[in-house]
Amino acid sequence: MVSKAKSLRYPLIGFWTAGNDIIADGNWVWAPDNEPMKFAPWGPGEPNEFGKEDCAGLLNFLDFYLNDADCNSISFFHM
Ligand SMILES: [Ca+2]
Ligand SMILES: [Ca+2]
Repeated sequence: MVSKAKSLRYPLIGFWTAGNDIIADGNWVWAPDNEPMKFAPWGPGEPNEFGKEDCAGLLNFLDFYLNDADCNSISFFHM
């Protein structure tokens, strides 16, 4: 709900990275080589697997730190 409130004040802008944990939740890797994400700058409390979040994006309301989000979210741009 916090992110919802913030997205009303500011347009939700996000960019997908190649990071994902599609293969195994919590096991974050970079596509396409599935190289482990060792130095991922996650936002506070992220990744939180809210519902089903398997793709790592950069969000404006997290000062462009990483957040895990629904891979099918249409409010994200592809880098
Ligand atoms: Ca996940
Ligand atoms: Ca998240």
